Amino acid sequence: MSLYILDYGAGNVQSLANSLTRLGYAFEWISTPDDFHKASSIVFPGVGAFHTAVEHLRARALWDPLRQYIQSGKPYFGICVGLQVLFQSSAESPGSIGLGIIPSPIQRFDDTSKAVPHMGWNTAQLFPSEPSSSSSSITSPSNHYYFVHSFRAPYDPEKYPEAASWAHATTQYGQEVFISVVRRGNVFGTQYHPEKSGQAGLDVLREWLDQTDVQRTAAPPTNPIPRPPQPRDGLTKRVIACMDVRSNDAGDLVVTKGDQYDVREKPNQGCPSSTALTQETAGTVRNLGKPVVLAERYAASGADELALLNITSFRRSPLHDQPMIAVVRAAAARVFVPLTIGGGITDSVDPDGTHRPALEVAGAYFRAGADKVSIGSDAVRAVERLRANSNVLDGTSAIETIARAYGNQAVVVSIDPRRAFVDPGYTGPHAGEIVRGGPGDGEDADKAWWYQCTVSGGREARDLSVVELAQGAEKLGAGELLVNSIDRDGTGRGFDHALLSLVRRAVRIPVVASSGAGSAAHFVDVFRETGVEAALAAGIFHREEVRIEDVKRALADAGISTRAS
Ligand code: 1PR
Repeated sequence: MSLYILDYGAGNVQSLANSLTRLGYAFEWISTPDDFHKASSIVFPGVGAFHTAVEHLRARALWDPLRQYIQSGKPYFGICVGLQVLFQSSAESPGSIGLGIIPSPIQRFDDTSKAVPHMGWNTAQLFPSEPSSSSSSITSPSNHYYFVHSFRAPYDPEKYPEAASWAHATTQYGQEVFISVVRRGNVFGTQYHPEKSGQAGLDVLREWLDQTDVQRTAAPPTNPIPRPPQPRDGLTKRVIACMDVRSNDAGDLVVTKGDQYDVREKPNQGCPSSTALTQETAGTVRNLGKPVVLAERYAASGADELALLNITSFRRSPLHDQPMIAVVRAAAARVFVPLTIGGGITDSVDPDGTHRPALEVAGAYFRAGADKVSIGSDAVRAVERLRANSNVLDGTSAIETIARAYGNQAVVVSIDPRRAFVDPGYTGPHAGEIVRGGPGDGEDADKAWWYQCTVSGGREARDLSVVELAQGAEKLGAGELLVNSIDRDGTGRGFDHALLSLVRRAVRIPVVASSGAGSAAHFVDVFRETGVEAALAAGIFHREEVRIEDVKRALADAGISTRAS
């Protein structure tokens, strides 16, 4: 088999390449129209925006050869946008026309009662196969797969009967049922990302690749039957392990962890690492392990996603100052769950005068294997500019440029808020967002505060509230918010529910809770109390006080939907 990957130059195709390498398959990249003639099987891992995919393929003269290849009857496997381009059109970009092989439009999810993008691990329900079919099912109804998209192919046998006959499996998000796997003739496609779906996803890729040519080119149509939505969808709550990475005093990149963002060992406190604290270690950067080793450990123990945040203050752009790209590349080759990379994603100028747009830094991370980039300080400045500009977008911020090229789902905004205490009679500009302490707030129980945003790892406070930042970031095009809390970071006192509920109510994109987890029960509490889509911890996992398996078990025992690994 001569297996080719179609890469149109945007998005994380490296993860698919890593998966195929892990499975032992050799492959080539399609770079010219001629390559389509050499290919006997093609995988197209489209990521990001529909129009970007279509425009890039057209600009490289690959669009018509792709259509001809599929019409020739040779095996094709499209992933995410690689599935969506098979349809007629997409509401994401009304001007862009799809291949039209499957006659229905791609539509946006309704976000009135759920967060959009649909981001996380969900199930796929298969259709019964024809008794005469020689094809086995590719995708298992008992597994979870990783989805990340705002647009979907409707499953509607009444309105789009022909398109419904292409459905191999459907998935439910909220009360919407959509086509999550297509399969007919030589065409196979998944809305989910098998290359990011852990072992379940690797099994899907292997199953398709191991099929005989007859099995991969002669799948019969489905008999479309009605699939009314069930009371509950299958999307699970995500558990994320976060690694704060920075160079230690010896210049090595290590995983560190602060208490309220201070990552240096204190002379009179217990040392969380195995080394006893001495006068020599006091004041040094805490070293809790190597990023790639920990990433592998967390993926193996069931983390639904991983985040690597480079918390170094960069002298130059991250492309030069740190070997972070190498860390991302090594992690992506070993773990097959989504990776978010953050730190230093902003426009910068190197000392030699070289201008480094944030888009260039993000692009380097995506090519190394990142699935999402996380923007902190630059998002605060962008929202301040947006507000000064009467909420009119100018298209220049890092959030906008990266979302345009790679899709909103690829842009996370990381928020570093701190409680700003006010007098009981406060009537200032943030009066509408005042939170009053309660019995669970310890020494803050009798106080009142608003949540103030900071930049540079909490070192500089800005006159911007967390609600203003969250809503501004959503307007600029962020696909997810990572909500830290400087007050709770490293304390083990539990997540800040008041903060998270405030943000969850303010936006329609997914929200990740961060900072303060001290036990598995804290994850149960935050999902029950705040409605966030995901929760993240660092210290308890690094110090092995709580394992990810313990968190998953506690969630399952509490009846909270979670991915078994
Ligand atoms: O501003 O775009 O360069 O991004 C910098 C990124 O680095 C931001 O996402 C910011 O949150 C993060 N960061 C900067 N300085 C620190 C620090 O600790 N000195 N870490 C820092 C933020 C918070 C979380 C932590 C959770 C969970 N750390 O990453 O993992 O609080 O911890 P816990 O479970 O132990 O409580 P830019």
